[in-house]
Amino acid sequence: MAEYPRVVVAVAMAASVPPWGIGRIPQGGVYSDFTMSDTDTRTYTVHGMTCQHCVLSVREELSEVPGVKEVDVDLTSGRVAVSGDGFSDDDVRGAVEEAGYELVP
Ligand SMILES: [Cu+2]
Repeated sequence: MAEYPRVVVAVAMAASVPPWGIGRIPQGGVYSDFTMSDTDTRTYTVHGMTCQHCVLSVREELSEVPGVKEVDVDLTSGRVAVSGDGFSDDDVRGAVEEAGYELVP
């Protein structure tokens, strides 16, 4: 589920259809104007963050990645949610390493 953009999942849940069925919502319905957003949310796991400074450096580096609009870092789990448009996993990995941490494959 995490592999689908948040908005798609939200709409899919509201419509009680699986995300892959989104394109088959009948025309004329309340979702007929809904088009697949270009915004993509991907979740990564970062190894080595121990405090709020780590969170800040990771967030700072990631926000400079081309295409990234939003970065959400959870220190406890090491989970990093990156939202944006057309960013690449390689760039994300590079930014995390630039900050001094490691992306768990
Ligand atoms: Cu730290």
